[in-house]
Amino acid sequence: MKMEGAQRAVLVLLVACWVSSVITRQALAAKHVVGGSQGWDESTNFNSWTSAQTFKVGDQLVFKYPQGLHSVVELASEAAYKSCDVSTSVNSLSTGNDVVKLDKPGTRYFACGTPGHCGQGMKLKVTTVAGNAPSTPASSSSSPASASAASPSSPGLASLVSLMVVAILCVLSAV
Ligand SMILES: [Cu+2]
Repeated sequence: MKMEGAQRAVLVLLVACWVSSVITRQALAAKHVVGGSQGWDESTNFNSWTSAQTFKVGDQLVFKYPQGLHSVVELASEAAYKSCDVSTSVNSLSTGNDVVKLDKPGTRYFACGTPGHCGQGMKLKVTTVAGNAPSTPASSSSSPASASAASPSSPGLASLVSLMVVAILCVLSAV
């Protein structure tokens, strides 16, 4: 029938748009697991890890470690970073899976708050550069939810209309 053809076309458009937006989002906003597979640990060489990364505005740092063993303290200055002065902390995290959003260009400093660990090398200096992030500060978590909610299970005029609306919104947001 005519309706089914149109529905299929919209569905194909929607899937293509969704895939491209996922790829675009991944290209624009990366998640950096600090220390790679070794994670946030005394044995990790964070200088060599950061030198292999490019941190862009919109990216996220993810600190992974056994909760209670380490923590993440953001330091206020390079001097505090160099001297491991964790008393100057501007932010403190301790869940073991801590996410820090790099929301603007500049250099930020992190250290472990467990006594002695910063001196053993558990500190991180991250310089964020301006990326080509989209001007709309839409949270990255809301978009996938709306995309997955549009998965067609019951065909019909209502689902066709909602698919078209989502497809149009998707195309508009991608421009
Ligand atoms: Cu530690």
